[in-house]
Amino acid sequence: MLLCSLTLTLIWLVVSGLECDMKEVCLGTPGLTGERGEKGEPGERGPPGLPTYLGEEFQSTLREISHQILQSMRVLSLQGSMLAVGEKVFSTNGQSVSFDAIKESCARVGGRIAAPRSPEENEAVASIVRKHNTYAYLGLAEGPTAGDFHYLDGTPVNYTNWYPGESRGRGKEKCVEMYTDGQWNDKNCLQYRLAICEF
Ligand code: MAN
Ligand code: CA
Repeated sequence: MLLCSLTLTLIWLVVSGLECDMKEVCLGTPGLTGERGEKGEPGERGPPGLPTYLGEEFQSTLREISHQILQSMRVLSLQGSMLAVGEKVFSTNGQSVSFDAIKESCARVGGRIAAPRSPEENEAVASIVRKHNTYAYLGLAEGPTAGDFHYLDGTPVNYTNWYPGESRGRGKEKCVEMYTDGQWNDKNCLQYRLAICEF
């Protein structure tokens, strides 16, 4: 009987030894993959990110757009199509039309009829007038009181450059034209004058 169980133990040791390649602990083949577990708790809040406008990609797009705008402005300036003074840009389509038509043309392209508000702006508009050798209407009009001129949004003028003795229309000349020397004259609004817009 003892001999029999010893023999069986020996056979078992030999067989398992062969299967496990004589490892100390013999493992069986892995079981099947279990079912998917429950979704875990959300992780901790990460560190705050940059606002989009500070991100590297956005900044580089901004630099590219600025560069292209500057290039276009330099080309237009070279061609004499635009004149930049401070924040303002003056431009003309080269056409001479009535005061109302100038206002319409400028508004159609998102601008206004030019109204110089400083000696620098006046000189810029005057240079366009000289180049075209044609008087221009300005974005000013006379109110109900003779000699009381205002910008077209109703605010009072803060800069004028009247030709000596002007304005002398005494309420009969409601518009303002610019001579080629840059000086101003009050004038009726039905003449054909150079359309100069500001943006
Ligand atoms: C014309 C008009 C007037 C202007 C006088 C100047 O009559 O252009 O607007 O004031 O000339 O002499
Ligand atoms: Ca006049």
